[in-house]
Amino acid sequence: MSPAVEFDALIIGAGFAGLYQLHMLRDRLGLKARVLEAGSGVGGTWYWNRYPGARCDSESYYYSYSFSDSLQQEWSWSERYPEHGEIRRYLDHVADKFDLKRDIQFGTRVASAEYDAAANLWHVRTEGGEAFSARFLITAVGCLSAANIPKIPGLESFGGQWYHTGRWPQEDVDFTGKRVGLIGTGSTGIQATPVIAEKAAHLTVFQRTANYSIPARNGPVSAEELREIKANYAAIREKARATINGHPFDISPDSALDVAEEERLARYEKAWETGGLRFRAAFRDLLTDKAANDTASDFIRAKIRSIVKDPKVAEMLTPKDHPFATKRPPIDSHYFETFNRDNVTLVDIKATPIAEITPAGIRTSEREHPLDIIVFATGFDAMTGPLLAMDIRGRDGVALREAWAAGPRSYLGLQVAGFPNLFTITGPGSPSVLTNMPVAIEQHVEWITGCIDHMRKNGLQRIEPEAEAAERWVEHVNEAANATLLPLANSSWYLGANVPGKPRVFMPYAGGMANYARVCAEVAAKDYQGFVLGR
Ligand code: NA7
Repeated sequence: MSPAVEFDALIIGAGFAGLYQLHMLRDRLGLKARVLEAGSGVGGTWYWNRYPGARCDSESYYYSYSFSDSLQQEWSWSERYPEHGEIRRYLDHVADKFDLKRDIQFGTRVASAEYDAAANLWHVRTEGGEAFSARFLITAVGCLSAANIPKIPGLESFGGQWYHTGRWPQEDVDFTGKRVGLIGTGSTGIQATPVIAEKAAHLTVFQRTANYSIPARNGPVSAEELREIKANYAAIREKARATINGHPFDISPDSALDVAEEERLARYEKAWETGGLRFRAAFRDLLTDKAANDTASDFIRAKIRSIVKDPKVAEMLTPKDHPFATKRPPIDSHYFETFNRDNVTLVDIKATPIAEITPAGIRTSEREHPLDIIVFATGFDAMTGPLLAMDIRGRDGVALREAWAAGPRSYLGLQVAGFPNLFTITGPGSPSVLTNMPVAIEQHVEWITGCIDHMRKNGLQRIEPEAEAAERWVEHVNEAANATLLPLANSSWYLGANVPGKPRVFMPYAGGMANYARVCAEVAAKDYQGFVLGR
């Protein structure tokens, strides 16, 4: 084993979070910092998610960094919802513009990190056997990066190819003339289905839970729109930061129940035409009042029935198990229309469960479906998955896996008691996945940078949360979730319910991005209230 290379800060991951954190620590604070990244390029989520149809569901002009005006003025997005390749090109441009790559070590997956209390250092080891040490360890590993591949018997016997969407190969997969089976109808499956259906000889979609989806209404961004956006960026960013979920648009102040039915339907029609996540902004109480939500859920159900021609298929595609938007709501380009194609079949695997994968395909309780390619669009071990994939050990060798055996416990989603100088960007307990990510990421990175700056200016070497402060925050995260309808989707990944055996804890903070940022700022202003800082 080579001797450890020492840094002020080690950052794990070179996506939106890791790139900005490196820039801030190295270029603003002058620290010796290094990013360790498993992939061979920058991008994080967008490095791995290259499946057909992979797009962002926030709009391009605000799914981007706000910290550099010259960056936002020089970059021009081509589409309303950028495709994965365009987002990678953007992040690559950012990495080049700020000369970040010289401090990123690619092809390096972190295996373990152990806190050494005597030296007050984190010792990090990679899967390749390299060793690093640093005062601060910052995880920028994303919330949706540990692939959830269901343990279906017989997968190893499959004679064709199979892929998980979140670990898509770098080279294109050719579906031309192939019999393709796709499992999963979350955002990913809903994006991939129409694109695969256009190429495949036949596509069979295996659906466990029917989902709501809103048309994205994707299209090119015109030169005039771009000019307008660039001229107004300061106001757009300010608005994004002031809203509940980091999107710079207004949510109607009206309740869905306060308007007459005709008016309500007219507003939903308009929102459906506008498309995307703006649909949720039609009324203020869609996520807080079940009766209000029912009106939106019923509207979407009626749309599905009007689009899908075969009434049996339409019925299978009509969501019944959860209210609209209590699972992360997908947006799509011609998803429901795709089931009108002759080469697409829907299989309800709640009615006829998958029994096994055979050398020739997928066998349900009803019959075998012969396949050449299987696509798992089965989601992720969200939020905690990528953190617990590493063996992280804090004070006295306590493993994060043990500390979180009953579910994640974090203060502000940023730090864990017993793990000094470890910061978790967009960790469980932060609003992250309920927001437009770059807004959450910039806020986290800037808070962490401010905290480290404060420590250096005051000769402080250690920071960790008080256990009671973390407990109170976990309670508050639960209260915030319970004030919404989100916990009603009892099989969602917000709750960890999609991964067998995972503790059911509502992980993201549902109290709103602006509110969360205010709390973090107050904590810092009150001398990092709830944290213990030491020399
Ligand atoms: P999601 O939203 O977790 O969706 C995964 C889908 O896969 C969902 O339909 C699941 O059904 C299904 N699934 C999961 N496990 C299985 C098994 N074992 N058998 C059959 N079907 C299964 O992941 P996505 O990748 O679509 O989206 C993740 C986020 O990325 C998304 O929210 C956006 O933020 C971007 P279920 O509903 O659990 O019955």
